[in-house]
Amino acid sequence: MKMLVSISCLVLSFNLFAQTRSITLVNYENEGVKQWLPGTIIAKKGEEVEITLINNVPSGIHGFFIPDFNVRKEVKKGVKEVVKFKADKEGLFSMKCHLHPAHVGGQLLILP
Ligand SMILES: [Cu+2]
Repeated sequence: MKMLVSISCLVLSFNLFAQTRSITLVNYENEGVKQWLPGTIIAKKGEEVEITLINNVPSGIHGFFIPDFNVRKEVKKGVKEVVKFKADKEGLFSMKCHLHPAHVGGQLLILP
């Protein structure tokens, strides 16, 4: 029983020290070309990632989609949204607007 409590405390402590990486992306539009900026974001494997999305472009609602992390959010003009996910795998992943595929895509780099 004592060992079970010790293991539980260890797991709890590990979770308490998980790092959160907070990033803000702003939707940018110029002559019809739209992109979330910065276009490349970087995190480390194991971090909790919290992305604040700000969309103030004239064309209205846009999407933010990271298929590999099941992140999908529609962001209305003037309404700040926040998405969160755990960076539980490393590599280079695409980010895009799932509403308007003609967007310039961004990339998410998860380091070891
Ligand atoms: Cu869009």
